[in-house]
Amino acid sequence: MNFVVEHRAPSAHVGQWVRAHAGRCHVYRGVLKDSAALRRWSTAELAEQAGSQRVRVKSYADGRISVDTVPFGDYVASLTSDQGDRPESRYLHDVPLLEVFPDARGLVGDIPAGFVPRWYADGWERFAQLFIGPAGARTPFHFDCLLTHNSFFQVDGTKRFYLVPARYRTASYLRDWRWSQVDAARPDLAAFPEFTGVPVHQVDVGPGDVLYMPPGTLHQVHSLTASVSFNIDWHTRTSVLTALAAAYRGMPAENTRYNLMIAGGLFGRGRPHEVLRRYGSYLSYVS
Ligand SMILES: O=C(O)CCC(=O)C(=O)O
Repeated sequence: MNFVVEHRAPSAHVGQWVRAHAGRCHVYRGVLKDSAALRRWSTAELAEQAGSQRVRVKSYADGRISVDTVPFGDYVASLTSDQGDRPESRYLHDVPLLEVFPDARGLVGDIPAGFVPRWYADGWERFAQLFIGPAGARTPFHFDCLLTHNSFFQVDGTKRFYLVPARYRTASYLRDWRWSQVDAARPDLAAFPEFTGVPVHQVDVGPGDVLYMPPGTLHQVHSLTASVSFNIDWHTRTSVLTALAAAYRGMPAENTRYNLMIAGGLFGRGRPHEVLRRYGSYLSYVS
Protein backbone atom coordinates (compact mmCIF):
# COMPACT_ATOMS: atom_id res chain seq x y z
CA MET A 1 0.00 0.00 0.00
CA ASN A 2 1.40 3.41 -0.99
CA PHE A 3 2.48 5.78 1.77
CA VAL A 4 1.67 8.77 -0.48
CA VAL A 5 -1.78 8.83 -2.08
CA GLU A 6 -2.55 11.14 -5.03
CA HIS A 7 -5.95 12.78 -5.49
CA ARG A 8 -7.14 14.91 -8.36
CA ALA A 9 -9.75 16.78 -6.28
CA PRO A 10 -10.52 17.73 -2.66
CA SER A 11 -12.01 14.89 -0.73
CA ALA A 12 -14.46 14.18 2.04
CA HIS A 13 -14.33 15.55 5.55
CA VAL A 14 -10.99 15.26 7.29
CA GLY A 15 -12.43 13.08 10.05
CA GLN A 16 -13.24 10.50 7.42
CA TRP A 17 -9.93 10.47 5.63
CA VAL A 18 -7.90 10.59 8.80
CA ARG A 19 -9.71 7.43 9.85
CA ALA A 20 -9.81 5.82 6.42
CA HIS A 21 -6.23 6.51 5.47
CA ALA A 22 -4.62 6.63 8.88
CA GLY A 23 -0.89 6.93 8.74
CA ARG A 24 -0.61 7.91 5.07
CA CYS A 25 0.21 11.16 3.27
CA HIS A 26 -2.22 12.56 0.73
CA VAL A 27 -1.57 15.02 -2.10
CA TYR A 28 -4.52 16.94 -3.50
CA ARG A 29 -3.79 18.67 -6.80
CA GLY A 30 -5.04 22.15 -7.65
CA VAL A 31 -7.14 22.74 -4.55
CA LEU A 32 -6.33 26.46 -4.40
CA LYS A 33 -6.28 27.00 -8.16
CA ASP A 34 -9.10 29.59 -8.08
CA SER A 35 -7.80 31.42 -5.03
CA ALA A 36 -6.74 35.07 -5.44
CA ALA A 37 -3.76 34.24 -3.20
CA LEU A 38 -2.17 32.24 -6.02
CA ARG A 39 -1.68 35.41 -8.03
CA ARG A 40 -1.24 37.97 -5.23
CA TRP A 41 1.32 35.92 -3.32
CA SER A 42 3.38 34.82 -6.30
CA THR A 43 7.02 35.82 -5.84
CA ALA A 44 6.76 37.99 -8.99
CA GLU A 45 3.77 39.91 -7.61
CA LEU A 46 5.30 40.20 -4.14
CA ALA A 47 8.45 41.68 -5.65
CA GLU A 48 6.22 44.48 -7.01
CA GLN A 49 4.29 45.05 -3.81
CA ALA A 50 6.33 44.15 -0.74
CA GLY A 51 7.26 47.14 1.38
CA SER A 52 9.65 48.07 4.14
CA GLN A 53 7.92 46.22 6.99
CA ARG A 54 10.45 43.99 8.72
CA VAL A 55 10.05 40.22 8.59
CA ARG A 56 11.86 37.43 10.43
CA VAL A 57 14.06 35.14 8.36
CA LYS A 58 15.96 32.07 9.52
CA SER A 59 19.24 30.54 8.44
CA TYR A 60 20.19 26.98 9.20
CA ALA A 61 23.88 26.10 9.38
CA ASP A 62 25.85 23.46 11.30
CA GLY A 63 22.71 22.21 12.99
CA ARG A 64 21.84 25.66 14.38
CA ILE A 65 19.01 28.03 13.52
CA SER A 66 19.68 31.77 13.58
CA VAL A 67 17.01 34.43 13.20
CA ASP A 68 17.38 37.87 11.63
CA THR A 69 14.91 40.62 10.71
CA VAL A 70 15.04 42.27 7.29
CA PRO A 71 12.77 44.56 5.21
CA PHE A 72 10.23 42.39 3.39
CA GLY A 73 10.78 44.16 0.07
CA ASP A 74 14.56 43.54 0.16
CA TYR A 75 14.01 39.92 1.11
CA VAL A 76 11.57 39.25 -1.73
CA ALA A 77 13.88 40.99 -4.21
CA SER A 78 16.74 38.70 -3.09
CA LEU A 79 14.71 35.56 -3.87
CA THR A 80 15.29 35.81 -7.57
CA SER A 81 19.04 36.30 -7.15
CA ASP A 82 19.61 33.40 -4.69
CA GLN A 83 20.24 30.42 -6.97
CA GLY A 84 21.37 26.84 -6.63
CA ASP A 85 21.25 24.29 -3.89
CA ARG A 86 21.78 26.37 -0.76
CA PRO A 87 20.74 24.71 2.44
CA GLU A 88 22.04 27.71 4.37
CA SER A 89 19.87 30.28 2.51
CA ARG A 90 17.96 32.90 4.46
CA TYR A 91 14.44 31.60 4.61
CA LEU A 92 11.23 33.25 5.83
CA HIS A 93 10.28 30.03 7.52
CA ASP A 94 7.42 29.13 9.82
CA VAL A 95 6.27 32.70 10.50
CA PRO A 96 2.63 33.41 11.47
CA LEU A 97 0.75 33.99 8.20
CA LEU A 98 -1.13 37.02 9.54
CA GLU A 99 2.12 38.72 10.57
CA VAL A 100 3.01 39.10 6.88
CA PHE A 101 -0.40 38.88 5.18
CA PRO A 102 -3.09 40.33 7.48
CA ASP A 103 -5.60 39.99 4.60
CA ALA A 104 -5.03 36.22 4.21
CA ARG A 105 -8.63 35.29 4.94
CA GLY A 106 -9.93 37.60 2.25
CA LEU A 107 -7.54 36.20 -0.36
CA VAL A 108 -7.73 32.50 0.41
CA GLY A 109 -11.32 32.41 1.71
CA ASP A 110 -12.54 29.34 3.51
CA ILE A 111 -10.20 26.39 3.58
CA PRO A 112 -12.03 23.65 1.66
CA ALA A 113 -13.78 21.32 4.09
CA GLY A 114 -11.54 18.44 4.83
CA PHE A 115 -8.18 20.13 5.28
CA VAL A 116 -8.68 21.26 8.88
CA PRO A 117 -11.20 20.02 11.46
CA ARG A 118 -14.25 22.11 12.28
CA TRP A 119 -12.76 23.55 15.49
CA TYR A 120 -10.01 25.25 13.45
CA ALA A 121 -12.04 26.13 10.34
CA ASP A 122 -13.52 29.51 11.36
CA GLY A 123 -10.18 31.00 12.26
CA TRP A 124 -7.83 28.78 10.24
CA GLU A 125 -5.69 31.79 9.24
CA ARG A 126 -4.71 32.40 12.86
CA PHE A 127 -3.17 28.94 13.07
CA ALA A 128 -1.37 29.15 9.70
CA GLN A 129 2.38 29.49 9.23
CA LEU A 130 4.05 31.06 6.20
CA PHE A 131 7.13 29.97 4.22
CA ILE A 132 8.71 32.18 1.54
CA GLY A 133 12.12 31.16 0.28
CA PRO A 134 14.54 31.07 -2.64
CA ALA A 135 15.29 28.18 -4.97
CA GLY A 136 17.60 25.85 -3.10
CA ALA A 137 16.20 26.59 0.38
CA ARG A 138 15.93 23.50 2.50
CA THR A 139 14.21 22.40 5.65
CA PRO A 140 16.23 19.59 7.22
CA PHE A 141 14.76 16.20 8.03
CA HIS A 142 12.43 16.39 11.05
CA PHE A 143 8.92 15.75 12.32
CA ASP A 144 6.47 18.39 13.57
CA CYS A 145 7.23 19.04 17.20
CA LEU A 146 3.71 18.81 18.71
CA LEU A 147 2.93 15.59 16.78
CA THR A 148 0.14 17.38 14.95
CA HIS A 149 -1.43 16.57 11.60
CA ASN A 150 -0.13 18.97 8.95
CA SER A 151 -2.04 20.38 5.96
CA PHE A 152 0.54 22.06 3.73
CA PHE A 153 -0.65 24.50 1.03
CA GLN A 154 1.66 25.32 -1.88
CA VAL A 155 0.94 28.77 -3.36
CA ASP A 156 3.82 29.53 -5.74
CA GLY A 157 6.78 27.57 -7.04
CA THR A 158 7.62 23.90 -6.54
CA LYS A 159 8.84 22.04 -3.48
CA ARG A 160 10.09 18.48 -3.18
CA PHE A 161 9.16 16.59 -0.02
CA TYR A 162 11.12 13.54 1.17
CA LEU A 163 8.70 11.65 3.41
CA VAL A 164 9.27 8.81 5.86
CA PRO A 165 6.56 7.17 8.00
CA ALA A 166 6.63 7.97 11.71
CA ARG A 167 7.43 4.37 12.64
CA TYR A 168 11.00 4.83 11.35
CA ARG A 169 11.75 7.49 13.94
CA THR A 170 14.15 5.33 15.91
CA ALA A 171 16.18 4.54 12.76
CA SER A 172 16.44 8.25 11.91
CA TYR A 173 19.17 9.35 14.35
CA LEU A 174 17.14 12.09 16.04
CA ARG A 175 18.49 14.86 18.22
CA ASP A 176 16.72 17.64 20.14
CA TRP A 177 13.46 15.67 20.04
CA ARG A 178 12.55 16.12 16.39
CA TRP A 179 15.57 16.80 14.16
CA SER A 180 17.22 13.97 12.25
CA GLN A 181 20.93 13.93 11.53
CA VAL A 182 20.30 12.10 8.26
CA ASP A 183 20.03 13.84 4.89
CA ALA A 184 16.95 12.00 3.62
CA ALA A 185 17.71 12.99 0.02
CA ARG A 186 21.18 11.39 0.15
CA PRO A 187 21.49 9.27 3.26
CA ASP A 188 25.05 8.45 4.30
CA LEU A 189 24.48 4.82 5.23
CA ALA A 190 28.05 4.35 6.44
CA ALA A 191 27.52 7.08 9.05
CA PHE A 192 23.88 6.12 9.75
CA PRO A 193 23.63 2.36 9.14
CA GLU A 194 20.25 1.93 10.87
CA PHE A 195 18.71 4.09 8.17
CA THR A 196 19.42 1.28 5.67
CA GLY A 197 16.11 0.02 4.28
CA VAL A 198 14.12 3.01 5.52
CA PRO A 199 11.72 3.89 2.67
CA VAL A 200 12.03 7.53 1.60
CA HIS A 201 9.05 8.65 -0.49
CA GLN A 202 9.37 11.65 -2.76
CA VAL A 203 6.60 13.98 -3.88
CA ASP A 204 6.63 17.38 -5.59
CA VAL A 205 3.96 19.99 -4.87
CA GLY A 206 3.17 22.92 -7.16
CA PRO A 207 0.89 25.98 -7.09
CA GLY A 208 -2.53 25.17 -5.64
CA ASP A 209 -1.60 21.70 -4.31
CA VAL A 210 -2.19 20.57 -0.74
CA LEU A 211 -0.14 17.89 1.00
CA TYR A 212 -1.53 16.25 4.13
CA MET A 213 0.96 14.57 6.50
CA PRO A 214 -0.08 12.48 9.50
CA PRO A 215 1.43 13.11 12.95
CA GLY A 216 5.07 12.15 13.33
CA THR A 217 5.77 11.93 9.57
CA LEU A 218 9.44 12.69 9.03
CA HIS A 219 9.93 15.17 6.22
CA GLN A 220 12.73 17.05 4.50
CA VAL A 221 11.77 19.83 2.10
CA HIS A 222 13.73 21.25 -0.83
CA SER A 223 12.54 24.34 -2.71
CA LEU A 224 13.13 23.57 -6.40
CA THR A 225 12.22 27.15 -7.31
CA ALA A 226 11.53 30.32 -5.32
CA SER A 227 8.48 29.36 -3.35
CA VAL A 228 5.55 30.56 -1.24
CA SER A 229 3.60 28.16 0.98
CA PHE A 230 1.66 28.03 4.21
CA ASN A 231 0.70 25.22 6.52
CA ILE A 232 -1.67 24.51 9.36
CA ASP A 233 -0.66 22.17 12.16
CA TRP A 234 -3.79 20.73 13.75
CA HIS A 235 -4.94 18.12 16.18
CA THR A 236 -7.93 15.88 16.57
CA ARG A 237 -8.93 14.67 20.02
CA THR A 238 -7.17 11.39 19.26
CA SER A 239 -3.93 12.95 18.04
CA VAL A 240 -3.71 15.38 20.94
CA LEU A 241 -4.07 12.56 23.47
CA THR A 242 -1.36 10.56 21.71
CA ALA A 243 0.83 13.66 21.70
CA LEU A 244 0.25 14.24 25.42
CA ALA A 245 1.39 10.68 26.08
CA ALA A 246 4.61 11.49 24.21
CA ALA A 247 5.63 13.53 27.28
CA TYR A 248 6.76 10.12 28.58
CA ARG A 249 8.98 9.46 25.56
CA GLY A 250 10.95 12.66 25.37
CA MET A 251 8.64 15.40 24.15
CA PRO A 252 9.88 18.67 25.71
CA ALA A 253 7.68 20.09 28.49
CA GLU A 254 7.10 23.29 26.51
CA ASN A 255 5.54 21.28 23.68
CA THR A 256 3.32 19.40 26.10
CA ARG A 257 2.14 22.75 27.49
CA TYR A 258 1.00 23.78 23.99
CA ASN A 259 -0.69 20.43 23.46
CA LEU A 260 -2.57 20.85 26.75
CA MET A 261 -3.92 24.18 25.49
CA ILE A 262 -5.21 22.61 22.28
CA ALA A 263 -6.62 19.64 24.22
CA GLY A 264 -8.55 22.15 26.36
CA GLY A 265 -10.09 23.64 23.21
CA LEU A 266 -10.88 20.33 21.52
CA PHE A 267 -12.44 18.83 24.63
CA GLY A 268 -14.78 21.78 24.97
CA ARG A 269 -13.08 24.30 27.23
CA GLY A 270 -12.27 27.08 24.85
CA ARG A 271 -13.01 28.62 21.49
CA PRO A 272 -9.99 28.95 19.17
CA HIS A 273 -9.57 32.69 19.78
CA GLU A 274 -9.46 32.07 23.56
CA VAL A 275 -6.94 29.25 23.22
CA LEU A 276 -4.86 31.38 20.86
CA ARG A 277 -4.29 34.00 23.55
CA ARG A 278 -1.85 31.56 25.14
CA TYR A 279 -1.13 29.16 22.25
CA GLY A 280 -0.27 32.08 19.90
CA SER A 281 3.34 32.12 21.11
CA TYR A 282 3.73 28.58 19.66
CA LEU A 283 3.51 30.13 16.21
CA SER A 284 6.77 31.98 16.82
CA TYR A 285 8.39 29.15 18.75
CA VAL A 286 11.76 28.06 17.34
CA SER A 287 12.49 24.52 18.45
O1 LIG B 1 8.29 24.12 3.37
C1 LIG B 1 9.25 23.94 4.09
O2 LIG B 1 10.40 24.27 3.79
C2 LIG B 1 9.07 23.24 5.42
C3 LIG B 1 7.69 22.74 5.69
C4 LIG B 1 7.61 21.95 6.95
O3 LIG B 1 8.59 21.47 7.47
C5 LIG B 1 6.32 21.72 7.56
O4 LIG B 1 5.27 22.07 6.99
O5 LIG B 1 6.31 21.17 8.68
